[in-house]
Amino acid sequence: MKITRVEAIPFAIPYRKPLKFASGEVAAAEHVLIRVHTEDGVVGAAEAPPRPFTYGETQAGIVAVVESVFAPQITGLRLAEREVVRARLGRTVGNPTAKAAIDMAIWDAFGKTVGLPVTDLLGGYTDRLGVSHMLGFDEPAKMVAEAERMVATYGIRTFKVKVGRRPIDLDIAVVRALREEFGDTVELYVDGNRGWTPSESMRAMRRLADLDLLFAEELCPADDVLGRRWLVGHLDVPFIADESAVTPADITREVLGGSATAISIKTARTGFTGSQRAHHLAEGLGIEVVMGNQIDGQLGTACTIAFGAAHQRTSHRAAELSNFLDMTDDLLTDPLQIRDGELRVRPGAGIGVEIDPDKLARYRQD
Ligand code: MUC
Ligand code: MG
Repeated sequence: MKITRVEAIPFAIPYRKPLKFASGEVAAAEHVLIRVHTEDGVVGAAEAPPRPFTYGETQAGIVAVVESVFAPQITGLRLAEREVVRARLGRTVGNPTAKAAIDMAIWDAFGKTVGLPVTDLLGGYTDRLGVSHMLGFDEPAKMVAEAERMVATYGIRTFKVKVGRRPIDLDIAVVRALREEFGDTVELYVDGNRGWTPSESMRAMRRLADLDLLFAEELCPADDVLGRRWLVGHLDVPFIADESAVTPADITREVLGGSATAISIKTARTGFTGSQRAHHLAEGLGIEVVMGNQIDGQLGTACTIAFGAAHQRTSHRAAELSNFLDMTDDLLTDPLQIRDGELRVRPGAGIGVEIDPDKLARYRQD
């Protein structure tokens, strides 16, 4: 069960079309594959997606911090010592996706070692999640056409619409066009990625008030402390803290300060161990949870499914699991399939997926 080696392999897979949102744009999955090897010959894997516009990490930075700082700190530990791993990695500030990928690769190796799926080790609540699809910035007609394709091809009926542009009319037109097209057959919510001020957010939400939105996410920055509290206090839908609430302390501050009333859990930035803490805290605070997407590939998406399906609170709402559909290829031997608007937990041990060595050889950058 002892960890003997930690690999950090940069790879790049292009997207068919870039995903655009208020804080940035992603045109290729330039991720880092983390592999944790044990003395028994077991290998656990997870992927770290660098998101410089959200967490400050870069692909080269993730490789460097894993190889030079994290790998030496955890080599020799047993897979079961995940809290020791967390404490050691915690000595370094930041680097959330690098730390999360190490944590999930360890859980994957642990599951494979004991012969059980990670989702069962975490809680085993259900075997599937509903899928919510994220619609990036475009003209209203193109965003409606993409939603139509998702409904027709994959049976997806929940959409998170990226907003936060100026003038706000651009985004209002999109959400209105979606509601007009689909009526009440779809669920809609909006994510501003901190693009608006509190007053712009309030004006936009007033103009969207008749469209029966589920949630509003991160419309303005958490650093607009009083403005955001004022906004959240006036909304009649839950306000999801996403990038502003990663750690338990962030979540506590945002929720008790009145600046958020729900959270997004992303395994890509809190792994399984940190996501458990966020989940339990959300239960204690009595707030809703949405399983979010860090623009993950299929390996990252399989991690979100494993965690989301493990608990009642994280499987209640459709989870954001479909960004991988825009990638031109992926690393798994057996690709994920969205059917009837759902993705199923992989039945195998660990996270339940295998990396295709030929695909890795083709896309690796080192
Ligand atoms: C999301 O929910 O915000 C875009 C930026 C980021 O950090 O995550 C994505 C999706
Ligand atoms: Mg978000």
